[in-house]
Amino acid sequence: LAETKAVAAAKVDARADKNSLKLDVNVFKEKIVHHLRCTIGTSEKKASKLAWWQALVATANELIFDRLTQTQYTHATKDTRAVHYLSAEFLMGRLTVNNLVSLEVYNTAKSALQELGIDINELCEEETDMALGNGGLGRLAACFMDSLATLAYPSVGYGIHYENGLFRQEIREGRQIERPDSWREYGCPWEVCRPESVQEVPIGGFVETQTAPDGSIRKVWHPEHMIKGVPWDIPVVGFRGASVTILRLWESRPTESFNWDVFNAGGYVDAQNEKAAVETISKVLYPNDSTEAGKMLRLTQQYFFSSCSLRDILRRYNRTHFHDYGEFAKKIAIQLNDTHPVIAIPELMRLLVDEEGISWDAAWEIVTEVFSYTNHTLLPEALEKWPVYIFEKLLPRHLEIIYEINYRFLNEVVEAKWSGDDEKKRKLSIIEEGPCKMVRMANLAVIASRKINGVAEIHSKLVRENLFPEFSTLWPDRFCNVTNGVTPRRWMLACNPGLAELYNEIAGKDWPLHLDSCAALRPYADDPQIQKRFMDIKFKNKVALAAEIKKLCGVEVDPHAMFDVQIKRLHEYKRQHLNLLYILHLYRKLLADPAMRIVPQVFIFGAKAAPAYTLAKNIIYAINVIGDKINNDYRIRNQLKVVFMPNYRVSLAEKIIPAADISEQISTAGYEASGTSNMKFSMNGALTLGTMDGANIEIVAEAGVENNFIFGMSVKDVQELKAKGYNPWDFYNSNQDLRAVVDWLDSDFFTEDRQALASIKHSLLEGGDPYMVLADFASYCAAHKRAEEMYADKARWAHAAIMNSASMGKFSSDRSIEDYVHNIWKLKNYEIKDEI
Ligand code: B1N
Repeated sequence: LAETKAVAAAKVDARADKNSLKLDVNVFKEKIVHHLRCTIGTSEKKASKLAWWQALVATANELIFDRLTQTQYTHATKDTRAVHYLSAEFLMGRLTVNNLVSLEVYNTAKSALQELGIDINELCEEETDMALGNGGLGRLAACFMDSLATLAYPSVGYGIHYENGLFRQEIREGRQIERPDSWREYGCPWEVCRPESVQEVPIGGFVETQTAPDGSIRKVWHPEHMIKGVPWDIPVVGFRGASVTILRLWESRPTESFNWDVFNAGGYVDAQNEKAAVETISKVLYPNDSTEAGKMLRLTQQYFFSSCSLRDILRRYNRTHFHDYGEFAKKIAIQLNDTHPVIAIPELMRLLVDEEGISWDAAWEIVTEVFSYTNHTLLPEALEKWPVYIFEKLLPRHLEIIYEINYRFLNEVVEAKWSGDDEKKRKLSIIEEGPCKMVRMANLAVIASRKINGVAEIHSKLVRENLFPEFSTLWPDRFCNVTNGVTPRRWMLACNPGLAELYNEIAGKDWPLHLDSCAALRPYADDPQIQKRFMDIKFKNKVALAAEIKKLCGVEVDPHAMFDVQIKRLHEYKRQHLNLLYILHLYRKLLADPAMRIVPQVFIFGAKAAPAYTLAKNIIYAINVIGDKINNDYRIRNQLKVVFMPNYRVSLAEKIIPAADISEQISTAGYEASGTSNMKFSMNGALTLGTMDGANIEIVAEAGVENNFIFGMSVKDVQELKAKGYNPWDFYNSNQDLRAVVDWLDSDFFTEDRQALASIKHSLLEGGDPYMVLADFASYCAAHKRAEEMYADKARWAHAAIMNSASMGKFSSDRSIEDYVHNIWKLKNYEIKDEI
């Protein structure tokens, strides 16, 4: 009875934050101790921090599973329409603080642990990030799961249960080295294995054409192997427990059946080899952001998780619809997160036609109703193309289906619109002709999708006009925009408690659900008291980050200095080297005039480079060695510091973003599809120093250009300069300052290994400066100058910081999800009742 009461009490606690009630803290305390003893099998006396953390998670899971059951019961009894979000990446980060905050038991847990003599912060630091993604695309998927759960839309996320997520980055002598990330080495207490939902997926082999006596043709695939897909479920908790949705990640295992023959023939070792080969499929996340690996294993991963997910969707549908597909498109929406899961299109055709016996036309109607596709990049090197010979080997039946889709498209649709125009057919074909025939996954996605969206206004426009101009002439209504967003629960409430408290007071406690209401702070933007409060919060966050920098980098930084931050994957188009050129420019000025006084500045970087991306790795090396030199140069009197924080990841971002003054968003216009950290920075009161690219455009439209520092060429300028013929030497030769800093890279001032730094200069000149760094340099310096001037004017700065933070309502991922729901998915949400 006591136990039941305790559960009931904790349940109440989950609905409203009753952390002031002594009773609830006691209940929580009892539960943690109970789990420490009975779930983890240790005692208060000898428990490690890890064990305490596990007990804390077990306690949270009691509340979470209860709510999960209620959610699933509601959806099952109402036979709801649901969205299925297929993504090769979900960058979830840590879950503890977020889940406790969403359940509104964070303060209760904190007090309970405090009474047990334990600091909740230390426990939360025990958790390894779930780094099952590279960057923005994967983190977007994670924010979307949070919003789907919060808005209580019926939904499932589907992905891959990578054994190793994105590599851990270490810096040795300034250079990146990659270490494996084993996020669940000792188990992950949030995930639940679901053996009852295991799937089996065929692969390889050949297709047999059977002709029936009546002359009709049947295709029979004889696969070489079967792969078992084991689902691991991670519950995603909506804010205030609105609903709990599932992220289902597939792990590959050998099937029991397939290696027995080898085994019995005495091939025990061979059988183990085959086992290892299959397990390789979900072993590791490809560490490329916005570039393609083109590897057979990557296509196998994509097919494996897409097929498992579709089978799971069909199984659930058929539980209530008994293989009558008449309602399928009414009940199911599938969102393809970039082209990575696009193989799901021919796979669903195959399942419906070959395995369920539906006609081609009926199946195609279903497929084209169900799928939609989100494009995340225009970079040509990121557009997935698979060699036909790889398809023949792995997915021979899918290749036939793709040919059939293509044949019908070219001869019916394209022929009707542009009769006899072979050039159009060549461009729009799913198959790229040439010495190595390729399957173009983006064309397949567009041809089969009901809606195709970009991720910011400008990006969606470029998707229409530059990437798919003919397709958008053909089907103008299919193309739309859904501007990205981020969850204010993680990116404000959980990571910036000081700011959250201010908004609680000014906007009321519901602001994490209605981010627009933060606009209530705007009228106070010039109120000296509120300015002080706001900037005190920022300062406190900077003090905490300074301590972290000292711990991780051994560099002392002054929290009064302007914190200028660029954290994102390392890529030439993101132009970390433009930032570096400005740092060199400042340093040079200081050395030239030792009496000069500038606004003290700390430049903070965090970035992982794809392991094979040599220039990106050289830029990391350059930041480190240049930083080292500057940080130890007494002549500049600590007015300038440069730190590279190793192993940038979600949990580090949560510490850095609340402490930033300047948010560097400096991609060449037209290349950053949206960006999402730009939104997180603004919400937390940083000013954007950036180009008119991606979502920056929409951010400054909300927060005011005058409250940010916009510089550089626009998309139009970039196009025009390219058309005219861009020559980086023109800029190099005509700008003394620029020339000096570029030449400085090709010297032994910073390091013995001058080759590494010289390679950057080389790419900017002989390499043609593909991302027009030199063209934007002067304008970038001018923007920095404006920022430094404004920083010296405390009131003006506070005004701008507040206006940014209070104007980000549009960039809640809740708004993005509502856009998807209304324009694409057409879902209804349901209140999840407390009882089942
Ligand atoms: O997706 C984010 C955007 O905010 C960023 O601007 C965009 O660069 C990012 C292949 C990608 N685009 N493409 C990728 C990732 C992994 C991979 O293997 C491509 N990531 C983005 C969210 O919309």
